[in-house]
Amino acid sequence: MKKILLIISSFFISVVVLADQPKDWQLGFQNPASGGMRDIVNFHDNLLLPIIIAITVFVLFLMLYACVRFRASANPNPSKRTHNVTVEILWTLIPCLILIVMAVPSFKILYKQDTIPKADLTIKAIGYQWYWGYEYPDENIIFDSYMIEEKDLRADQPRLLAVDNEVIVPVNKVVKVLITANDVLHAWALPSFGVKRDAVPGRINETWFKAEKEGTYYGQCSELCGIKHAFMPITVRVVSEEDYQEWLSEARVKFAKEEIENDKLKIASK
Ligand SMILES: [Cu+2]
Repeated sequence: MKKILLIISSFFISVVVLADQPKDWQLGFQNPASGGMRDIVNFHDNLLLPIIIAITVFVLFLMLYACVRFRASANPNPSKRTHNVTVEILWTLIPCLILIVMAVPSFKILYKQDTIPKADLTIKAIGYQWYWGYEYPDENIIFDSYMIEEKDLRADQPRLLAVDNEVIVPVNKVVKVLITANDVLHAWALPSFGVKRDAVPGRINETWFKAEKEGTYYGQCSELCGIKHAFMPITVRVVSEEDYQEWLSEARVKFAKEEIENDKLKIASK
């Protein structure tokens, strides 16, 4: 009973409570933190849900009506009719029209996601068994991002989602994400940004997001990739431009991909 109450209450207060990570007894999506995700949530909440509810209620009504109206005691001589052209045309045409109504805005969202605007920064996510590696190709930065074990978690870190090295990006900037993998298929997914792309060995997929508010956002590998598939989370921290620049200057030293020594490039030991 308590659980049912929780589900019902979470439905009403979800908008307030939901932040940037999944919540216990959550229904629906995480709060959108990018324009792309807002489009997806609007599409789902304002178009798909009403259509699905209307169809479900209509079919339920038809079934109940048939059960009551045509029960054996009320209808001892059932009709032998097998065809009705009008009804057959209607039940083909109406679902087609409903699909078209859903397809048009859905394609709009897909095309918007597919067109990458001019990027302010580029990051590269590389899936490994079983952790994510990141590169900032324009900044000479490379690091690995491992899940923090339960015993090492700080009080403010969520279990199975927090990582040691977070991806840091500035707020309100177009971030282009190049996604690939080193061993098997993985998928880089961040629900608050409406981003999910397969990470395929030997091939680079692209996507983008523009985070609209500062905060920490969590995602997970979303392609079954092996025994520790559930333990390679994604953490993106969105910060102000100044904080980002500050992080960059530290990260360029801490996570330097190549050491610059006397104008000669030397591969840094990772
Ligand atoms: Cu994976």
